[in-house]
This record gives sequence, structure tokens and C-alpha cells, in this order.
Amino acid sequence: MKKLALLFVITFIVGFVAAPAMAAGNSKVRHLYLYEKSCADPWTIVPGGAWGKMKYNKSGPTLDIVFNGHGLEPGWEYQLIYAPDPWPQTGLIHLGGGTANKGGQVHIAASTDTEGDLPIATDDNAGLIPPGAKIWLVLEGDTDGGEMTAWNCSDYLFESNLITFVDTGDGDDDDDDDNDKVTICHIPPGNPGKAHTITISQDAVPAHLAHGDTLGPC
Ligand SMILES: [Ca+2]
Repeated sequence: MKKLALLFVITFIVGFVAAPAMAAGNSKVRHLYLYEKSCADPWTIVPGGAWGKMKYNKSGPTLDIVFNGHGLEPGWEYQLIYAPDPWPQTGLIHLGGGTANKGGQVHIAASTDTEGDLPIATDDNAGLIPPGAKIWLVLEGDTDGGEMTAWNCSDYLFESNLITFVDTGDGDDDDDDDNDKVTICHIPPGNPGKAHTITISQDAVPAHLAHGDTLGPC
């Protein structure tokens, strides 16, 4: 009976201490693992290879990430990116960068105003059900502006899952880009059966119309 009472007291204490901590925690926080992969179908994870873990918020005015990578090349510079398909990942967004230390570890903490939700409308993976965004760790020198300019696959880390991010506002960029939305019928190239209505920023309209999308809902 004493044991049971003690257990009850411990449970009560743990519950009491843990509950406020959970309430204070951010329920929007998510985690994504990234791995070195085989670089050929079916893109299996390399056993004992490099890997990393990214903590991020699933919604907010900025995408806030904390990334820790392991087993990388000491002294090399890396960039964490959102990588819209297809090649060359046009429209990619830099989420932060860092240099691997002597132990091959990279630490990146950064906030980025994505100026819209992820995946972006022109991402092939926006046509998936459910849609998702790829996050990669690539070499600093392999991107230029909003595209990949080189492919050193065996030096990268790739997503274990697709993620989504909802941009709830303009952050501190003083644009009104998040309020400047247009509804279109998005017709995935080569896959008209997956046409669906999406809302995009005014600036993205010409690119969509150019690949066959139409104004207004489907
Ligand atoms: Ca924003």
C-alpha cells in the first residue's frame, strides 16, 4: 500500500512539473530527419552515413529552423534549402548555412521569411496528395540565386519526409506579399488529371500562366 501511495505521489509530482512545461511548449514545433542517401532509385538511406535533424515551426510569419548535422566533411560549408522539384529546383529558398567543425558537425539556427506557404505552387510536389516540400542540406557552392547549379549528391543530406509550412504573415519584411493573392487553376505539367485550385501571390501569376494554368478556380 505504501508503494502504491508513493507511486501516486511521484506521478502527481511528475504530472505537476511536466504539465506547465508542455503548456508553455510550442505545439507548432516539428522535427525532420535528413539522411545521406544512395543517390539512385529507390534512394535508400546510406547505413552509418551522415545525417541531421531539423527542428522547425509548421506555421508562423517566418520559418524558424534549428539544424544539427553529423558525419559531414570538416571545414566544408553547407546550406539548408527548401528544394522545389523538378531540377534545377527553381525557386529554392535558403533556410540557413554553416561550416562543419573538426568533428564533422554543422549547427544552423535561422529564421526565413518564405513570403508564402511551402511547397510553392510551381513545385511538382505541390501536386501530390497531400502536398509536401523537400528539405535538403547541400554544399554552399552548389546553388546560385534560386537554383541548383551543381549536383554532388553523395555530399548532401535528403529529407526523410516532405513537410509543409504555412506563412501566417509578412514577418518584418514590410511587404504586403501575403495579402496580394490570386486564385488560379493549377494544372501540373504532364498531369492534367491532378488539376486543382490554388491561391498564389500576384508575382507568381505569369510563371503559372506560362505553363498552362488558368485564372480563377478549376
Ligand atoms: Ca512571411
